Amino acid sequence: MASNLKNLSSYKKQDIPSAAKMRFGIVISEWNKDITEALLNGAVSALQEHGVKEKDIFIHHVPGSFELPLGAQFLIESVNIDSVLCLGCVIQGETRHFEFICNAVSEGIMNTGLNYNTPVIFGLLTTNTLQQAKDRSGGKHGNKGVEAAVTAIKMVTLKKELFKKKT
Ligand code: DLZ
Repeated sequence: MASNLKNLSSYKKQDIPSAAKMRFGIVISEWNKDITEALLNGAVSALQEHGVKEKDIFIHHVPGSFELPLGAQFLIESVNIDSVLCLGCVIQGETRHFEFICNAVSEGIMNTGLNYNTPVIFGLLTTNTLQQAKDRSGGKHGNKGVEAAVTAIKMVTLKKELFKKKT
């Protein structure tokens, strides 16, 4: 697969617009904490690198990835933010739990974004092994938290551009 060959987080920094006036929520799952904290570090660093102020980043933990969509919804309803990043890590086990959680979370995240007209970003690692998760949370395949941050900035920029034109 292509991901065997590349760092999935490489992007041209100069192509990303300034996010200096944007405000972000981050919901992060406590399951697989070492991995999700590494995703959080990647996301926060990337947001700050593109101009987001520390006071404009609102970080909240939820027990597991299944709770990410509702956590995102709580944040949108209670804090004035432009976008929410959902960060989690689900590792394949011996039962079908993995499928149920991954399907529910991806659908929940998409629905929350559509329902609130707000970019809700899928920063969820869904891997077969712990090593694959390590490789994608600051390892040889980059950091999905960074990807989530860049995606959020791009989507907020798109929304601001389009809605500015609406008179
Ligand atoms: C129960 C569970 C399992 C087995 N595995 C994971 C996982 O790999 N990653 C994760 O984020 N959460 C896991 N959970 C917890 C569920 O997401 C959820 O918190 C519980 O089922 C309670 O709703």
